[in-house]
Amino acid sequence: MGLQLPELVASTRRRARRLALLTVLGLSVLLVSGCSADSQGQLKRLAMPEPASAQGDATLRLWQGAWIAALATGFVVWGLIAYVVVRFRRRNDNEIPVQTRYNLPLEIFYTIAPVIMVIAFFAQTVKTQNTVLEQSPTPDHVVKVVGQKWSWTFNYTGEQAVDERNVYVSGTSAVIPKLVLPVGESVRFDLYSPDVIHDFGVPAFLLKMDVIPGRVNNYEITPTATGTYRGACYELCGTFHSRMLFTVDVVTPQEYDAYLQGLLETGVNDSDAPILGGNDAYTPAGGGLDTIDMLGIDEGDEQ
Ligand SMILES: [Cu+2]
Repeated sequence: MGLQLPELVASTRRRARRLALLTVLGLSVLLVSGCSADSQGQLKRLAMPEPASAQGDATLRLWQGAWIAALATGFVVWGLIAYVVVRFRRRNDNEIPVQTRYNLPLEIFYTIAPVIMVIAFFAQTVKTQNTVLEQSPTPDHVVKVVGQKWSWTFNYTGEQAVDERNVYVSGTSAVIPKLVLPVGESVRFDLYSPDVIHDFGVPAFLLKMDVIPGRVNNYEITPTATGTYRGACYELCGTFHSRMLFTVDVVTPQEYDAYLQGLLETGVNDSDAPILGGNDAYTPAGGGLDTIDMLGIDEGDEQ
């Protein structure tokens, strides 16, 4: 004696539903148990790096807030879709449901609601931007950063009491330069480019800015944790954009002073004035090894 067809369909459906529920439960348990403290932190920050600058917290809050607002909206929309799908699904009677052409209050609602959302997002963004771009009138340090094809030059201008020398480090496409910063002290980056538009940023600081020829942009950060971080160019600037990497060492103020003193003592890392790059787009700002020669390419191949 077998089951009748409708009963069979119903029991199969029940079984499939139970299986789906178990799968979701199992996957959730697996997902949560597989999380280390580190990845749980990442989950909480919604994949943002842990802020290593005083300015980063505001950016992180904006990011998290935007996700919460977007998810809340998503749940309402997904809930409504699920409700409509179930409530108005096709029944056995093959009857076509009531056809409603438009509903004025609803249409007014879904015109106004997104406008309100955009205004809220915009206001929060402007507020955050004003916070992270705030500058002290006299930052503890000023680093003049040059984005050149295809690396970076860091001028620690006016830092050295000895003869008021400018000390600097200049990278090339083959040598990744290092930027050293003291923890807990404010530093303003003045951004220069002799050639094309680059973008100077360190993910852990949660801040970046365009480096535009003929215009000196600047922003200020205060590193909050010692450590080594990665930095890069964030504007697709040309052929060797991908080589515009740098590392950032955040150290104690004493180590910072010792580092600058060490640079001065090398005898090749100092100059009368900050090195800001020549008019020739191919001249590395530091005047060190010629990038193009080193890579063995023709200037004609450029861009
Ligand atoms: Cu670049």
